[in-house]
Amino acid sequence: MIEEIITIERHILEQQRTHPQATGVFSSLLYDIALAAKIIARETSRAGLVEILGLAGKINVQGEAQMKLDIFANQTLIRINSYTGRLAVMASEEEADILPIPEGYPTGRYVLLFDPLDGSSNIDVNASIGTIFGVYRRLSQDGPGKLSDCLQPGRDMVAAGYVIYGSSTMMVYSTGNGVHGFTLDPGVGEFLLSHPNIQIPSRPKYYSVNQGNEQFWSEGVLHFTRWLQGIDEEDPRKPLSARYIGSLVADFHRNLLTGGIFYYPADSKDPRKPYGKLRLLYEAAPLAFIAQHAGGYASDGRQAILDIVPESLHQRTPLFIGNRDLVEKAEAFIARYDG
Ligand code: AHM
Ligand code: MG
Repeated sequence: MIEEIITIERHILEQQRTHPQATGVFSSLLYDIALAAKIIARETSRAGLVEILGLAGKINVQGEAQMKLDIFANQTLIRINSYTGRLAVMASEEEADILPIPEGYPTGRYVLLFDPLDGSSNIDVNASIGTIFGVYRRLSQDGPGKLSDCLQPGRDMVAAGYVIYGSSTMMVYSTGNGVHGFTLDPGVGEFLLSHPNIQIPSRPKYYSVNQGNEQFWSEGVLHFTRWLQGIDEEDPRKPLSARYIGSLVADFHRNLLTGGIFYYPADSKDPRKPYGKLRLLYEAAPLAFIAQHAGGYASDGRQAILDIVPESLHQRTPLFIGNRDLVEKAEAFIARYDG
């Protein structure tokens, strides 16, 4: 039971005070993201009503409504963050190119990358979805931010987080000083500290992977999965339970709180996507930052996600994320069987 009520605003300000040289710009940026999250949460909670409204002829069929929520989330983040003077440039999973700050508005020191609404195929079935974000310092000196400002390795991130729109809405963030979770009180419209200093439990419970893709996996990934299931004869272990929602934020959040591993490995399903499905900049790197600061680890199977220097905005990467010992075991199986 937490005795005090700590709003996200107060928490961000208290974090700021630990950096005497801080100007407050970074704190305001985090607060802007929390505001966008509240607006997106309001709409996602009404998603089931869209069909009814659609029947009334106001909004189109369900499939289109789903698209609309993606676009709404994207536009909300862009609108809130374009005019504040805090950012040099943004990039979104929903946009092909970088998002410059509109002409006539000041640019700032930071770079914001986000996946506005991940796992949106889950909207139809009322399962959790999420927003993921990462913040970097700009590299270019001044003027409009550039593509190169967005292509930085995760190690250089200054903050990352996600919002999960589930049975309640939560925002989890880190500025490198612990991982902290806030639950939205919809009555007062405030995120309140509910999960201070999240650390991934050392005894994992779950493994999360789309096992329907098994026939397309490498030997290393197959062996690793058998090991997690406790059926590796050379190295038997207590089997983990399987849990898979198919919504990265929800799968990651559960495993962060309970211990476990999520993976989306490279597979041979679609030759155009040899590195799996997930995006380095908008999905893998921000969650890797959170995992790292909660005592966990994320890898592409061969190297730390945070060490990868991105080459393009929408680059995909295999992802293994969760308890460090499990992720390192995946790396060991891949090195042994996949060369
Ligand atoms: P999206 O960015 O198109 O929403 O796709 C990403 C989602 C993740 O949330 C999730 O981990 C993954 O796709 C699930 O993929 P699959 O259905 O192949 O298991
Ligand atoms: Mg996504």
